[in-house]
Amino acid sequence: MNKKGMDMAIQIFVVLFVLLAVAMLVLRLVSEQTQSQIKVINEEAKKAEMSKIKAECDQACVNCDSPQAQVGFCLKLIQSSLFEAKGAMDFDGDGFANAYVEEQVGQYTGGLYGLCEDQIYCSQISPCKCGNRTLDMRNCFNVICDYWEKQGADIPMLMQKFFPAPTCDMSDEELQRHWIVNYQQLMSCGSA
Ligand SMILES: [Ca+2]
Repeated sequence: MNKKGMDMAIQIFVVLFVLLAVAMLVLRLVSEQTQSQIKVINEEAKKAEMSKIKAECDQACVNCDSPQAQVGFCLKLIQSSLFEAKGAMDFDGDGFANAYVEEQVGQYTGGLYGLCEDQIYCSQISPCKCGNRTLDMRNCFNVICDYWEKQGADIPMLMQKFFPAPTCDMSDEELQRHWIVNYQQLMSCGSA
């Protein structure tokens, strides 16, 4: 190939390279925009779903006069129409309800604590304002203990049945912030 031919080949190569770079940039921009749109839609859907879940939880709080009704509220798991299993909700938006989450829950509840996506109670998402007390998860354990003690129930057995150990993957540090460890003392109803 003579020098002129070589120059031409290099020029063509440079032009092709620039075209390729531009095409890649355009593709990347388009893909980023699509992804952020999907995220916005998911967030909107999640907010709507959370409102529905909260409304259902609040419904369970309406007639909370009797201890029995209060215990009923305290044992109630959330029910999302996105998941068949009771208690399940996908907070981090990966399509599965199996993660340990803190911040993602906090933005909906205002509070920050750790829970597993597959086991969420109404008392954690929408505490029940009942007379002069608020039935959040912490207060719920007091109510439950009182009620089961008066019934002479097998408390450890019932605790295990209604508040089974979480199944999501947690680091040791995260486990310390999960209610199963945080409220261990309360869950023993003063027997430990
Ligand atoms: Ca998830």
